[in-house]
Amino acid sequence: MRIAILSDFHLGYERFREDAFRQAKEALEDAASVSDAMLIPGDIFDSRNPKPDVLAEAINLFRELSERNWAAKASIVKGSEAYTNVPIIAIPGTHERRAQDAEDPVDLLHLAGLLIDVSDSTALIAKGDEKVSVCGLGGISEERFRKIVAERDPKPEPGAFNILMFHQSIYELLPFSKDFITFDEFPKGFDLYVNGHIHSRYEGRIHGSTLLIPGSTVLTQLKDNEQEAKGFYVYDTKTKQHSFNTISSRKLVVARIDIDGKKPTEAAEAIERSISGILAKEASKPIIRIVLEGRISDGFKKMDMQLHGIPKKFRDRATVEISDKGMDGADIQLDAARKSNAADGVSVKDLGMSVFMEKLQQKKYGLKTSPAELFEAFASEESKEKVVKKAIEKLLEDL
Ligand SMILES: [Mn+2]
Repeated sequence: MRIAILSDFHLGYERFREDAFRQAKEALEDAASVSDAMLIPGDIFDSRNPKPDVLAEAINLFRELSERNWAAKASIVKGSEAYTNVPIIAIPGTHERRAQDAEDPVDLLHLAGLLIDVSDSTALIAKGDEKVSVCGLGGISEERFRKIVAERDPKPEPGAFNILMFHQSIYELLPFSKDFITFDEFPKGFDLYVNGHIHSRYEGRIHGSTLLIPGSTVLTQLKDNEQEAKGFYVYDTKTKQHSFNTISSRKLVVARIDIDGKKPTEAAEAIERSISGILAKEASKPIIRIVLEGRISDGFKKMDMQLHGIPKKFRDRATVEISDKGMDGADIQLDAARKSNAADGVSVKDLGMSVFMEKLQQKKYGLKTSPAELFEAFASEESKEKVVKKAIEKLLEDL
């Protein structure tokens, strides 16, 4: 069976809204035409509360896919009920995550019969006498992941090719928190491991089997490692080979400019020259990220640089972003912002959770309600009054 693996569409992502939709559509359509089944390991949406027009985009995309003639048929063998047999199997990611038992937007697509959400279930895809089992672990915060894995104890299905699908940070790839699971700790016995969350693609091994992370279909963080082409994997369960198919995503070019000792006007000229140089080589409208390094000439301040005019000047030909965070003597940055910069792929929520837990630890917090549960209660999108009431109730349970 040919399995397409595509992830992190971030539909509704404000900065590149059109790119997110167009590139997800291209990836899904291309993938559907070359595969028997599709796996989506999270972050279909950019938000746990997508606006109706974003939901409509997603519904249109998945309805068109459902109407295709799929030779393989899917069902759920363990866990919840499926409302379609179309072999499009997904889990929610970090961006869609809500409190346990609350419906997230991927659940809505599942309930509408447009895909099968395997957050806490196992789907079986059958084509002729070939069987592929997909066990999902979805919408789980990093801090709870080990516990949930231990509780659910995922096991391969006999007689099938077994895939484990999740949406997590992995310590070897993002060594920023001890909460992140390591390769060794993943459940054993699966033939293929599929992860989302990390926005640049990665191929590796877990317990001797292939691990595939397709990366996002849209640019998000504009980091150096996002300059590669976007796309999706196709894995053949018979040959155990995979290939990466690229989509026509918008190109990112990152340019570093040394402005050391330059006057603001000279720095601006250097930036514009660099942008013009990039545009001379690019056919379509690229995203250009200019990273300024060094210290401007004595007697000038960062604000003298007047950088906001430059993106405007080029806006018909490129999306230009200028970062001055690497400049010496730059304004004070928030510690958290710096941390999140380093921890590529770590969501603000996970970052918030780790700060919260650190603080509780310093205060020698020792109640039974886990800090993570408390954080989830506070992070809920219900009214403030309800949130505080719930958090207090949780704390009182311990006393
Ligand atoms: Mn993502």
